[in-house]
Amino acid sequence: MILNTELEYKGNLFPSKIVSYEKNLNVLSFTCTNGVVLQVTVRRDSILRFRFSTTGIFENDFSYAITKYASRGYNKLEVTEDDANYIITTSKLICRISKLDLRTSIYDAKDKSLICEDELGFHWEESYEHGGDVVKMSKTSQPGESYYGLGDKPVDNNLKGKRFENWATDSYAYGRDTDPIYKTIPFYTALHNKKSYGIFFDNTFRSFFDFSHERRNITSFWAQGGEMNYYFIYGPEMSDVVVNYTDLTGKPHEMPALWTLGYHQCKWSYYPESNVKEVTAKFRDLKIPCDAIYLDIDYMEGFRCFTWSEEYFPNPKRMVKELADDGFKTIVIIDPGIKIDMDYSVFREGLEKDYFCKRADGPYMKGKVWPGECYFPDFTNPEVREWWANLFQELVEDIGVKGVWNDMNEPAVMDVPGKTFPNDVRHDYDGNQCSHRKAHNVYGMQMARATYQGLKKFSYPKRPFVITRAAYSGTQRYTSSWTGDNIATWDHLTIANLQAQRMCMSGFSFIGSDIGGFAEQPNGELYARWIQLGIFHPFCRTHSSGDHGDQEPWAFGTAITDVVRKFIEIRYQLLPYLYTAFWRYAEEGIPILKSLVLYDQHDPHTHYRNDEFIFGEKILACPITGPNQTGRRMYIPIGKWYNFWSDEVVEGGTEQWVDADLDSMPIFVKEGAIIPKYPIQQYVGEKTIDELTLDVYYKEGKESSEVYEDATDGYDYIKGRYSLRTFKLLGKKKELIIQQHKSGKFITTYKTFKVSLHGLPFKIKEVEIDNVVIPFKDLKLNGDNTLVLNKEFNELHLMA
Ligand code: MIG
Repeated sequence: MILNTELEYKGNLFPSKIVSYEKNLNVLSFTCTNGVVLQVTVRRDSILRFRFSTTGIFENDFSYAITKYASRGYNKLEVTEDDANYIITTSKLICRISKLDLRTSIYDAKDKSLICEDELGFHWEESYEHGGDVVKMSKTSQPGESYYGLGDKPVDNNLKGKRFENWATDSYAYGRDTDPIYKTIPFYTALHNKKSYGIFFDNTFRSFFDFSHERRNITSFWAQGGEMNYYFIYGPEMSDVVVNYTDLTGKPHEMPALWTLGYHQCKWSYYPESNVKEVTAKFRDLKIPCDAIYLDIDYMEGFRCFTWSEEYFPNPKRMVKELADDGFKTIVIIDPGIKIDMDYSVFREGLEKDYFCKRADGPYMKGKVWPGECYFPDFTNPEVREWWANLFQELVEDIGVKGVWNDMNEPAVMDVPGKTFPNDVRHDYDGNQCSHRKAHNVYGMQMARATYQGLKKFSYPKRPFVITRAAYSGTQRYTSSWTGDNIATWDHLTIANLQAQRMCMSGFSFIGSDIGGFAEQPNGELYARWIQLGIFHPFCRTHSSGDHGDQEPWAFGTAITDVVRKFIEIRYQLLPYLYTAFWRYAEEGIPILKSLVLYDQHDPHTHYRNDEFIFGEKILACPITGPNQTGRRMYIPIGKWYNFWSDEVVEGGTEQWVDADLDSMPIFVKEGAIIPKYPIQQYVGEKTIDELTLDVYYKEGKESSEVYEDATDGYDYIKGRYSLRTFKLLGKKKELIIQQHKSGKFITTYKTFKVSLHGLPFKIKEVEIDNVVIPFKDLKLNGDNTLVLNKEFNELHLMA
């Protein structure tokens, strides 16, 4: 087994000279004298797929990652040749392929600058033990090149100088630099000379990435089997690279119900029913908004999936209904291991239908998890996925559970080396039978997909909600996710921040951490600081292992409770803003959180920043990551920003000190932004929204903002029943103009906007709406700062 890229010329094999070239529409094949074939597929002007066969025979072309909805098509495709190279030209790229050895180099079509070039390029080693090859690729690193992405790696944003492994692993109490952990997202973006590109290595075997770690000027990736099969995605803007990767591997299939963006409370475990009710009642008593309550494994009968403990939950349907009446959505955990028990119908059915994974020679894959000895459904079999989906009928349709949480789906197995299935376990892989070596990294994804299918079917006409721990590229189409078993330490607050940003850069935005830490116990200060970060994560849930003390918002005394409430309230006020960001993600693939480098790659200060990030399009947040802080230094990106608390305007482009006592944190709003806000609700839908607040941050110049709304659940929005408002702001020294453009057929419940003006540099003397002068008495003008107006306006004109 090769664990490094050192030049072991002994074992490495290389392509030889190209002898023939063939073009079949957008698929270009280059065959070498030693039988190696490179197939280049031009998917888009900026996306090339490279696929190598060492024998001239390609595998069946199948991928769980690539979505059938991915965009295709290009404006230009030309293939020419000179003495040394074949040259593929699109409107964005020029790719040279060396006739001598198949090495490629890619250039920007406009300015002809070098973007990415092979060092050794494709090479391989034959695998005697398993058949096939260990496939390898090496590229030269360009001067000053940085690297980002790769899913849930708990490391600083910039990956330069590091090596990583991809093999989904249950990683209780992982720490900084633990590798691998739960997820496999073999996609990175690179940045040099202000230009960015990405590489998605769509190979599900155990894989490795080396970013100038072993050799300073070389970046390489390799896998223990399968094909060298990667997509090159050009920007030059990093945001376009991420958008294009997300287009390729898929956006969420539907918008999440708005309540899923509320606050969630979880613990291992709330039981019996009386305990669940105590917790939910306390949220309402203390007026801390909360939308979801979780049941961890103890709700089941002996950890048997799809059963309920009669002792602890004698009447789940009644309980779930009572919780729902109080605004709480019930979410339950479901693990992959099915207890070996002839009296358990799920087990019996799985056995009768032959749905459980087997070892190479025929015995079942038997492994110990929470229920004891278990068998495991082969979720890579479409028939098994359908069966699994149908198992949710009672839970969802009858009992009324609103979301399902898939855990242990790496898959995790207790008390065995490697903590997972052995390599010889067989999988269907949607008709491409294979061993666990190939299926391991997608097992959790296919489980979450099957769960999603069930939730989608039985929640209808409401939207499904699923959470998964393990994931492969593309899993974002079906489910949200959390970062697994972290620890209640300050460093883990930083790690949670990095992981959420990294997941967003990796096409997977619906992500959050166990707020406060899963293992061990936070003190009140750490918990409060973590909540402050958590309200800016798309998935916002407190969870803890429960055996170290309580971790509810009130567990640390009233001073902390007040801080926690204050921030959860901000989350609820910002729901329309977050929902709009989610819509842009689901619609266009734009990540909900943007690391500063993703936000402004042209500013080199951003390339190594870790803590600050942009939430949505217009809000800059930065958590306090240590004890006893009254503020911190942070980098403010270029531009003018309003301090969220004081409205003080700061000029970015430098590191600055920002005050932030425990009841505050550094939050800034970009000048020119219009931020929509709802009133504070104890849960989504508690109140009918009868006015939308628009926080308008004056700017001298132009800025545009959007607000997306729909029925908050259901599928009518797909039929056009949504409301999208675009606000164009134009500020001058003595004028402010806001134009509204509205599209979509959804009619919001509110009739008015409460416009709240921040930083307006003049006193309003005259107001025009749609070119008609409005008397002040009709505006409910409140000082100079707020005015109420009809939501149908086209143009608001404020004048000094
Ligand atoms: O072996 O279900 O990451 O969130 O509370 C532990 C119990 C199994 C691990 C999950 C955690 C969950 C816990 N689970």
